[in-house]
Amino acid sequence: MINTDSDSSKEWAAQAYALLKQKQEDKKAELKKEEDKKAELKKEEDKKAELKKEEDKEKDFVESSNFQIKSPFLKNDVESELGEFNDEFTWSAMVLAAQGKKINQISIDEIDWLTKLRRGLEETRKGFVTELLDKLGDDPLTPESLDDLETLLIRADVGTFSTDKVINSLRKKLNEEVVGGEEGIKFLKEELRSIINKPIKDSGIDLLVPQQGILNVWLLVGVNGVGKTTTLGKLAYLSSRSNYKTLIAAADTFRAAAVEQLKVWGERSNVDVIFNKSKNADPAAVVFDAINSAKKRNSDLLLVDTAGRLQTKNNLMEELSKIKKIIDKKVPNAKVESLLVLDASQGQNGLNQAKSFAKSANLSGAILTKLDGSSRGGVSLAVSSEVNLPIRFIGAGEGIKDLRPFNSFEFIEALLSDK
Ligand SMILES: Nc1nc2c(ncn2[C@@H]2O[C@H](COP(=O)(O)OP(=O)(O)OP(=O)(O)O)[C@@H](O)[C@H]2O)c(=O)[nH]1
Ligand SMILES: [Mg+2]
Repeated sequence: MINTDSDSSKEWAAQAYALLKQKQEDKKAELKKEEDKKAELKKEEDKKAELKKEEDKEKDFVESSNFQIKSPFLKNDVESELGEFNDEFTWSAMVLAAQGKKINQISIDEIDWLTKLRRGLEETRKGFVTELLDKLGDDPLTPESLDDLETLLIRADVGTFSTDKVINSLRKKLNEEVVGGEEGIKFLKEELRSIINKPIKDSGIDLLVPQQGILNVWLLVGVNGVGKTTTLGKLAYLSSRSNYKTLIAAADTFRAAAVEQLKVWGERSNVDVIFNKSKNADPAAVVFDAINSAKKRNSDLLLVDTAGRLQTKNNLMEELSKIKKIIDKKVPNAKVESLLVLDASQGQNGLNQAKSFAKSANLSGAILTKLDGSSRGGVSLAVSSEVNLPIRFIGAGEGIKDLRPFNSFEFIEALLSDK
């Protein structure tokens, strides 16, 4: 259990806060210096650019193929502002400490993310944990409290399979010994974590990152509106910020605005977008072009946005398999990930989507979005246990930083946090 009440926890968090504050001030001073320098350089570059523009006008610039590479737009990447030193900060710092992070290893972004995750899961928690904690209190667990827990888990969209598993293990434990309220919660956390970790362990990859030395292709698939394009934008940011050479393929050619939407994300994350100018272009052809580009540039990661809606669901699956065939043919040694994007607020509906995609789309992982403000965050457990998909990333907001690699410890702590 994370105990944010103890004096040593608070002291630890206070030290972490002071250190982050100092770091932020140093960074601001450094940035100011850099900005002054940049302003000088920019003046000179503007002059040069004016001259170059004149020259370019005279050239007849013809593209050699039907795709175009958007030139990158450099953006100053400033870390978030440090917020208040309050209970949220303390809780987030303690979750990091519980995973063995040292005070000088934590960042404001991590604290911000945990705060956001906990707030995001508040709705799920309200209908589940608050009631659970009220019911359990400090008294030992009883068979009746297990019945209550069963109802709460089902209501939080955890799914029948996971619920049965948790209840059965708790019942077994109860038959053997007296289980106090706090211990019950600790045991529950462990059980939930093991359910969510199982597909991750089975996959043999704890943390999904691009493999070195080969091209990694990550396809983002899922029904319309779940957040594929937004998630891809956030992933592009995360990846380029982590110094992976990243490229985006705009393979949703069905929705007219999709390319424009991606170009904005590409600019924000300083990643180029490969797209096809013609209307209703073949998505597999866009991927073909993008792979050529990725090879030429020696890219580490190609992120592929796909359509969420076509005339029929069969078309969608056919299109995905066509895209995969092209990848297999052109880069047989590529590491391909087919990541199903799921809107957590859709609860059981999302779970059904996952099941039907899993049957025909050969998925390798899931990304849960819109965990902010959803009361159905429990669906993550159902995705893990009923579709056996490792959750790779989670999104909790529309901002560029609102996506992080999935961490079961943080997720379960945020889900069952009692404050
Ligand atoms: N609150 C919240 N909104 C999100 C999140 N992720 C995406 N959205 C919003 O969900 C809406 C749909 O997102 P898109 O990324 O366009 O979804 P899509 O799956 O690409 O949609 P199609 O291309 O039409 O299939 C947008 O308004 C996003 O801003 C999230 O984590 N939290
Ligand atoms: Mg989209």
